[in-house]
Amino acid sequence: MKTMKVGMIGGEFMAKAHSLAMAAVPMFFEDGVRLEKHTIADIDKDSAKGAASKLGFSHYTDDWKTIINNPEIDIVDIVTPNHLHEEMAIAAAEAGKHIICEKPLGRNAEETARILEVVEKAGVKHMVAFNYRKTPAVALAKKYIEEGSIGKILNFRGTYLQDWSADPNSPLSWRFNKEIAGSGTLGDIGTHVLDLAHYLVSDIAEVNAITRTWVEERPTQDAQTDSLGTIKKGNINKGKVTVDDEVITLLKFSNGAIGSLEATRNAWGRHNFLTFEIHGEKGSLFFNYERRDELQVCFSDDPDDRRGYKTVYTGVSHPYGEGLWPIPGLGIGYSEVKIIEMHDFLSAIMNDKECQPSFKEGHRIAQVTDAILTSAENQQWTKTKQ
Ligand code: NAI
Ligand code: 4PW
Repeated sequence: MKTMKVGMIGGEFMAKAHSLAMAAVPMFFEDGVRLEKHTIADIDKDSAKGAASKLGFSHYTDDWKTIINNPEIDIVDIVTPNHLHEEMAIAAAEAGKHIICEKPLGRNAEETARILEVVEKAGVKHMVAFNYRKTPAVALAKKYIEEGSIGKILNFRGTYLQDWSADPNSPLSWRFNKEIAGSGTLGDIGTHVLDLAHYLVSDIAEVNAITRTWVEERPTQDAQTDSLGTIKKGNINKGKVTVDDEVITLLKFSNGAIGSLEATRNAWGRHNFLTFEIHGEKGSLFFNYERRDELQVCFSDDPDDRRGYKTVYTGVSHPYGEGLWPIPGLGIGYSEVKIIEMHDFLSAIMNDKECQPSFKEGHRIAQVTDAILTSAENQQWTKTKQ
């Protein structure tokens, strides 16, 4: 059993998800690794101390470079806002540490290109946390597609709809600040759909997009962290929103398929409505993360009087099933998806394999994201740069 020491940078929402995954992964999967949650860094000493106690780290610091400069630390886990990913990932790679970095990898493709160059030169393992592809039902869709079960893919229709910021009184957190986030809905949740499109269909060659900012200013938020719009203090001060609230784009895939992507955080009634529907020459697949145990499948060779979508509940005979709960329909949660992600990251390190998705995919998604923003600006089809 190999012990690996972890340094985590950031101490709130994703810090909790990643810390839980690190603690739980050996209960579900055998990767031959014992993780030691060594040091957590946050914005100040009090925050770091609180995070260390809550999330189970033995040391804490208000200077993330303490982690980078500690030769004992093997893995750096970056769970800070987007504007910090580049500096932290490059420093971790140059210090020879394996890296898992939250999505999006950077604010734009210029940043992600610099990150990718350094990690590839450093020879460390690198994963970007587009976790939804780790959902067993999504991995099952990938398996069916690879087996040819739906034939040649013609169309992909992806959505990611939320309503945590549909209320104009939801605060102006960092996700609404272009300087910090890079973009709004597109970079925050649209990139998850782009990752699924790349994973399930193929590379995206061309886009034609529209973006809108529906709420132009919001009450300022005092805290450092992003309460995802849940804490409404009704501050009288308002600040300008500098990013997109909604994006809709047409997609032309490199393999000839076509499709669409819609993402917004202003869709009352939709909470984490991440869906895809894929139509092939021999059948269709439909997934809705809000019903994440289930994959809807329809195969054209079903008899005429029996043809239609049927529900496959993921369980032990499906991807990752060997490590999860023994009875289908017991319920895969966000925690299990992050545990699977951590398992794949550790397994890639232990077996000297490329992480999936790696920073290579993270960079490609940044290129497509940039193309979508350019297309919306110019209101025309735009090729994604290779
Ligand atoms: P958050 O605002 O909840 O937490 C950010 C943390 O970083 C806070 O503890 C903050 O104090 C800390 N921080 C800020 N500057 C720092 C510095 N210089 N040094 C050390 N710590 C610093 O943010 P959240 O929601 O956890 O997002 C973090 C990242 O995770 C973002 O890139 C976001 O896109 C991504 N994310 C991904 C999700 C997924 O499903 N894969 C879900 C939620 C967020
Ligand atoms: O990455 C996204 C986050 O920024 C997640 O998929 C959900 O939306 C949870 O928080 C935000």
